[in-house]
Amino acid sequence: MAVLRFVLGDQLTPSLSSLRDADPQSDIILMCEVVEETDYVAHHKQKIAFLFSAMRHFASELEGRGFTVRYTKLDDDKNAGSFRSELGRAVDELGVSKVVVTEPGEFRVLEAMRNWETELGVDVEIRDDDRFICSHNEFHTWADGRKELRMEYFYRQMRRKTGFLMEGDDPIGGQWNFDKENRKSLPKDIEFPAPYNPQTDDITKDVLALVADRFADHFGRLEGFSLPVTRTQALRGLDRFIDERLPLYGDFQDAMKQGEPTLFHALIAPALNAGLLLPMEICERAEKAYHAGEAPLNAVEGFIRQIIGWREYVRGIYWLKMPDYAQTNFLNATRDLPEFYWSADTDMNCVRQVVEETRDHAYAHHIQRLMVTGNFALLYGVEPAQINEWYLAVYADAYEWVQLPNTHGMVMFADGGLLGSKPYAASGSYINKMSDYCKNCAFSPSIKNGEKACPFNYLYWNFLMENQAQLKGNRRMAMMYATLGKMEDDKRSQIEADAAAFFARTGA
Ligand code: DLZ
Ligand code: SF4
Repeated sequence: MAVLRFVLGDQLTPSLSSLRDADPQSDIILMCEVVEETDYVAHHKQKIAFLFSAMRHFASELEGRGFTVRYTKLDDDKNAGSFRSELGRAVDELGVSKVVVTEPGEFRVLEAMRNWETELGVDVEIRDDDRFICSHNEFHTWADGRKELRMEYFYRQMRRKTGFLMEGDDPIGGQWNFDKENRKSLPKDIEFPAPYNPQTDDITKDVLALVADRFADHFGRLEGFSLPVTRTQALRGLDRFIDERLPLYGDFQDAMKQGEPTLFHALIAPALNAGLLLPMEICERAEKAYHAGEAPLNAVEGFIRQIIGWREYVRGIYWLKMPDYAQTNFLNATRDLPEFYWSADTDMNCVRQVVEETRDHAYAHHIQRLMVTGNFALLYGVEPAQINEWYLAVYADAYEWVQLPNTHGMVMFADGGLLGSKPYAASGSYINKMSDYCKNCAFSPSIKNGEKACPFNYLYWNFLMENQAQLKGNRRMAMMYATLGKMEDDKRSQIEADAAAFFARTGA
């Protein structure tokens, strides 16, 4: 009897553990587009289009290799609507001896998956996802007994393990991390190389029509869809990045510019997180560019750190700490997510730009996510569950294993400092230094109070006041609290009044 190999939407990798020993003669591969996955959060239209198109292309590639693929499209009459019910239908109709699947990227799916064997009355083998560099066991061993789980130490272990940018036991250049060189602001006349823009073929056109029809009420625009949907396209996009943008990726990593959503960023996360690219091959190409003298060390080290350091680290934290992790709310933040996270209808130019770019591309780069929409949500005191859902829904690269630690931990400090040693709170002057947003804004970053003041300014101090009990003991916040301590009473009252008026205006 056939073995049924169930491949999920973010498992589009031919060497996937569940496919590795598949026999094209006897086995059947199952893939399905299901409403349970499109709607458990209301994903951005482009995210759904990207995944469906990438899934359909992957299925046809497997067929090209001689496999039989049972593929359920969203609008198929018999589509039962969930992973479990589609699997059940396939098991009943095909009479398979066993199901093989690779562990999912989200805890809720793993929980459901563990019940499939009993619920469906068939053997279900769940295999490790070894597309990651660090296994669950290795991360557990690393974390075991440590007081602080800092990324920097984990990263060094991954550098030693992979050998990237190493000279024997030492890091090339004598330092593990060159981030100090990676905070430059953009010169006025700098040009940005255009990223690779793949052609839209018939498969993608079909999917775009389906998504426009079925998900009209979801956030985001479909016009201009240009995400790579095959491995070949993803590799072309990667090569273009390595050749043209990697050399300046480091220097301008933290910069933001109005009307320039890409700058020198890689744009590989949707393809990487769906399995079209693998982490090791990406880093190998970047390292080769360094050794060929085509990209400097600060850029290549910073880039490789994102992949073998941060990405592996957040995955480790997610599986180490779930499900309790998602329930924490260290700062007791309870305000509702303002409506302008969906409409972009706000006078704060930085927020408007980032939300509009997110709506148009299902993408924003790291520093926009952390220091504009993230920083604002932190200062405003948005309830973590609401901002978590927003990030999970709106970005084409977002799955909970990567989104949750980044938002809940890094952005919102809701885990009380497991990921970061202090909250990434900043006033308007940081955004003004790293972007050109402020000069087109109704507010001024140099005004601290009143109608014209940048809301980030008074919300910053208001945040420190509201969270004094939780944060005052944090050594890295000592300077801020010392400044707050010296503040005159009438200044404090003015901050509180400005913040209260702002909360009232924005529906908090
Ligand atoms: C995100 C997503 C969406 C929108 N739709 C599907 C789908 O229809 N079929 C599918 O197999 N996967 C989809 N995904 C990705 C899954 O949500 C993802 O595999 C799980 O969250 C586990 O990471
Ligand atoms: Fe954003 Fe404040 Fe600058 Fe306006 S002034 S763009 S709100 S940081």
